[in-house]
Amino acid sequence: MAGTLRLVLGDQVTPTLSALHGLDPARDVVLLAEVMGECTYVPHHRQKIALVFSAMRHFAAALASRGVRVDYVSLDDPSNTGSLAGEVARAVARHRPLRVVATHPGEWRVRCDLLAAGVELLADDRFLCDLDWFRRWAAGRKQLRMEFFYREMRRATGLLMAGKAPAGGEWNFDAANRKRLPSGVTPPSPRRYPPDAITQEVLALVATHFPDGFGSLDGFAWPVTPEQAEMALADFIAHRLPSFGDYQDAMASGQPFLFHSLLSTSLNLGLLSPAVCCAAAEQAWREGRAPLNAVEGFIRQILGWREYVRGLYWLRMPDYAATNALGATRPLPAFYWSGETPMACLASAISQTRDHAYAHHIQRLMVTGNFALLAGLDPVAVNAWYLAVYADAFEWVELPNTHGMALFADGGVMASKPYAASGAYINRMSDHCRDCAYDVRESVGPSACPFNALYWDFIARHAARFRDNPRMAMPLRNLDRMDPARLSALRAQAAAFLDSPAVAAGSP
Ligand code: FAD
Ligand code: DLZ
Ligand code: SF4
Repeated sequence: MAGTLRLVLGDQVTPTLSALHGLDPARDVVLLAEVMGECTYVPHHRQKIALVFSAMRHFAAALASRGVRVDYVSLDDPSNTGSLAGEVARAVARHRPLRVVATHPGEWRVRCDLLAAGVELLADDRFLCDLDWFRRWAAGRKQLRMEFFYREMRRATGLLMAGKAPAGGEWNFDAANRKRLPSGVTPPSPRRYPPDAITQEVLALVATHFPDGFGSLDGFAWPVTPEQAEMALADFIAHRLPSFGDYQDAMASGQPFLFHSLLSTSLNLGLLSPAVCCAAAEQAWREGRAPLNAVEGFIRQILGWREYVRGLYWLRMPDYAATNALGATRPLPAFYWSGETPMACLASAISQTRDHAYAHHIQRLMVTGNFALLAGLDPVAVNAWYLAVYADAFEWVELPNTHGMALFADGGVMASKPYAASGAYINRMSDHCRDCAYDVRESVGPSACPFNALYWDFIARHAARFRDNPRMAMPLRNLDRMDPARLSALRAQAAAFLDSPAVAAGSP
């Protein structure tokens, strides 16, 4: 008979995890289970499955080397039930523990499954903001806004503070962070981690079980241990952080990573702590190795956005996922899976997603997200897509970003206005339009950029809803001034495009 059975989930590979607090190596057992149900609830990118399994196997090996009793169930174990609850039940029968504990999972669905299986859930303390603190902060506020939350977090942690004031006199340097990548600038390649023996075994397992799964397994190079994640952080701080701010919103053909950190997988799996990332960036600024606009921009993503979306997810679930404020119902076009579209910006974002299980924020928000918003794609299908295709996607972080920020499906809980943009925005921030089959300067006609007509169709379709939103005043003023014949032509163009084979529905 064991003391405590301690379940560790695939995104909980953290040595200091709450589920491991007070572990007694003589009596306790740690359970990790690779299960088919978690691989198939959305059609995950194959690199994501491999990443989770490899990190789990490395973690299990590290625990075992410290003398911990680890019960590891692999995907091809013939007795594997295929579900986390099933594996908990089997492990209970094997070890007859006094109690079963786990750290609170990052998805509502898994939380329900584990509670139903009798697992005691412990708070996840791997974040900078405690969920009770977030609830208290949110209570009584008419509107929740990340910027105010972020300022509180800066004060609470002391990060980038000069006494009671923000370092540099401003809380937010976003206005300085909107540069296009100048031609001839090649960002330094991020350090990557070729598969070791454990990862190679996992890649073979995934290739066997998911031969037709979405995404390429070639070029898998994600950090899978805390040591590799720390090296990835050091590499980012030394080589890309200094330009992170300037080119944070830029997009460039053939440059999937630009000056981004690629740290989201390590953070979300728990290989790296958000506090360590923020401290390393602040230190780089204090030692003159990176400018303030870059460091503040990076810290805001982690201390601000990342903590804010988590707070919002747990505050609003489960109702949050069921909202559809803009009444969007169109099925997901096949090109979201194949990448086959003459729209160069979308083709680029989706093909690199297939290759790397990665796209940076502006591609997710202003290319695939913007198209989904303007075209009125069904939020359930879009959320499932984002949850499937990115290696860093876990619902607590994916859902508010997609449902709230990109799709405005929550009616403005997450964002103060929809992030809707025409082709002009994509042209300003990228070089994609140069090589596109469509002409970004045209809005009507066979070669017109589809984003232009879709944008005006979206504004006109939802004009009544947006009238009382001051942040939408400008596009609505432009709509009101538009020649009615021009608006009709734009709306007819949008309708014809949405009915064309170019946006026919499809699955992976
Ligand atoms: P960097 O640009 O280097 O940013 C540094 C870190 O800040 C990231 O590693 C990440 O941990 C954090 N961060 C940045 N922006 C956000 C944000 N909006 N919300 C939360 N954390 C943020 N991020 C995920 O981790 N998982 C997701 O499933 C996810 N889905 C998204 C879906 C949509 C529609 C959008 C618009 C954004 C989504 N994001 C998601 C946020 C962001 O796009 C990714 O965190 C980022 O692209 C990861 O790449 P990076 O590590 O190079 O980030
Ligand atoms: C994403 C994922 C995958 C692909 N596989 C597993 C698995 O086999 N076992 C596991 O414990 N977790 C897996 N995960 C992560 C879960 O789907 C889910 O996102 C987390 O448990 C939420 O905390
Ligand atoms: Fe995208 Fe339009 Fe530019 Fe083509 S022209 S790359 S569709 S924004």
